Amino acid sequence: MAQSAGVRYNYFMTKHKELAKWVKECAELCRPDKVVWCDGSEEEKARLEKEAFKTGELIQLNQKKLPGCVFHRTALNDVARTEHLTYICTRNKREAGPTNNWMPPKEGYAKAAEIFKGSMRGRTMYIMPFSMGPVGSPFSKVGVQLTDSAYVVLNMRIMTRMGKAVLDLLEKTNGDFIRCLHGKAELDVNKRLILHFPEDRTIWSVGSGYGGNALLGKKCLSLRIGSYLGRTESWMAEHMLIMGIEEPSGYIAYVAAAFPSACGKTNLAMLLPPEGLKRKGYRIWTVGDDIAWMKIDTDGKLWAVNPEYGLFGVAPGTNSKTNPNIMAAVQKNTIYTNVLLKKDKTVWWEGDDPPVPAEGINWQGKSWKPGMVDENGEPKVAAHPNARFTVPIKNVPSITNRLEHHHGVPISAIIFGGRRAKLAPLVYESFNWQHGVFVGATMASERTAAQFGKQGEVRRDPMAMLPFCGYNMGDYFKHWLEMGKKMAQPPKIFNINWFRKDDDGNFLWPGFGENLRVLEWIISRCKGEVAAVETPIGYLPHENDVDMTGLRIPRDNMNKLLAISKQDWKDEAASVKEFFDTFGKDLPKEMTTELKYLQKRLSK
Ligand code: GTP
Ligand code: SPV
Ligand code: MN
Repeated sequence: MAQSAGVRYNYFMTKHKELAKWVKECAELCRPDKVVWCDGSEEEKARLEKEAFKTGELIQLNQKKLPGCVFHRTALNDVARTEHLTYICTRNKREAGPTNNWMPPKEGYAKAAEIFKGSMRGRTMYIMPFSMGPVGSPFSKVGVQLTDSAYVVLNMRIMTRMGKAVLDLLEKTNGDFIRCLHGKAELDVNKRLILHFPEDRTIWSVGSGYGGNALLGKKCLSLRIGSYLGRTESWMAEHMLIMGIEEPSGYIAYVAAAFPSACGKTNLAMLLPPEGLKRKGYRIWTVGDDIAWMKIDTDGKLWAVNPEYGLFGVAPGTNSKTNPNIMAAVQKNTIYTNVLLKKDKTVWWEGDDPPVPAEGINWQGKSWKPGMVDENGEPKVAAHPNARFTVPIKNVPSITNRLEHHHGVPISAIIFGGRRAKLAPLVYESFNWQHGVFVGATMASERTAAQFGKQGEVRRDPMAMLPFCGYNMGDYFKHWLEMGKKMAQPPKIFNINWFRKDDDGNFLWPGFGENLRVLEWIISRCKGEVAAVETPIGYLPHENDVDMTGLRIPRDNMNKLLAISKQDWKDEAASVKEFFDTFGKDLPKEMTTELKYLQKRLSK
């Protein structure tokens, strides 16, 4: 009841009046038994884990083999982001644009309040002040997330800078904060809503406990609210990895790359040079694997910061060959979600290092053995295809020493890419910034397990931001064009495709560490050191300009990887036209112009 609430709820643990008021409102809506202010300490972590071990929310892993590691299984219907339940709630529908789900704010608050109401009875509400970006940096944003999930707290303390230092800062500056209310409620997909109110700097997420649905600092704040703020404050919030490629001279070229979910950002951001390129002495520095906040500095260049503090990475397909850096990182202080639990309390997933375990408990909590099939005769998986690990970024051996730098790193190249079995060549460079924006705006990729929906279906995913742009995507393209005009030295824009297949369905390109060969060409182009072939879609490498030393792939593969079929591209242009039409008047005219140019070049 409300009358006892004042005593038990400790709203006034903070001197920040706005914060206290908001916590009180939320607690009165959700009615938790207890309110706990998180300080981000090690003791707090130990206490939460202990409680979660008791309730079964977490399982402690083998502390000899995986010190500090824990295991979690989600509800069966709560395994990936649910884009169809994700909304942008602006007063005006036009503001959300044709690619977002929209709801009027009033309706959004009312619908979600219905689900939140009393949903924390018998539970604890945790209060987490967190900073995206270094605490106190002028370019960082502060959020406060309320949640009834200890698992979410433990994830947020890895993924963000969370705890006392942020609350102190808020109080000292009487600062603004983004209000993030999260609750598991019944974890029922029919009572699930992920709502963004950019005009109120508010996020309400209810009914899911997983990933981008629940760790509100990530996609909800850093991308959806972030992109909205970026437009008005003249910066960019992007779904991009950031990495540095250091040459033996000591020069480090930084690139930012936007690929859709589960298309290789984490892997590229920490690649290990392949055998054949080792003689060249490159070193890779990881700055971020998922999100980039970028602004123009006084030198007229674009500088990027990773606002996150951890990685929430895809487990399946990850092993010591594909990504030795992450395999080293996840040996300690890691949360594993929806992977296979082995008898010795270690973990495994499809595509993990051998041996394949003889048995285990799969992500659904059922006993599993290799070769098992389900009712349809399909192999039963050990780990869910979107199973993940949450790991502190500082665990990654290739971590940059510039993570805490307020200015971030200067970006030489922006790289777009996706999964396309056909059409897109291994790499090409755009003619200029405006054409580059067109290349990004027309990106498409096959859907992966990172989001609920039909896998493999090719969909347009502009700048890999389709699910993450917090406002009208037509205005977003405009923002990109305007940012380009403001830069004295804009990055060059490229497009890659590691996923092109031959007629038998095999990947033509080996990927992973070998991708450095393509990055090397990209950097040489940025430095003006190598020529290129002009084609209707952009500049492609001369075949001999990609260093293939030590790489054995069928002779013909490179031809296939760089092939451009005029007819296929004409079809593509027609499909782009259809996509552009959905924007109506909101599409910047430069995009239509670029499409016409492309069609003209193709018809020559
Ligand atoms: P999100 O965290 O969802 O944003 O994904 P991401 O873009 O960081 O993707 P990630 O690097 O985790 O890779 C997703 C899947 O693609 C994994 O199963 C990888 O093994 C696989 N993958 C990554 N890079 C390559 C590559 O170069 N070639 C091929 N064939 N597969 C790759
Ligand atoms: C993505 O889907 O792009 C992710 C994972 O990075 S999640 O945090 O669930 O959004
Ligand atoms: Mn992502």
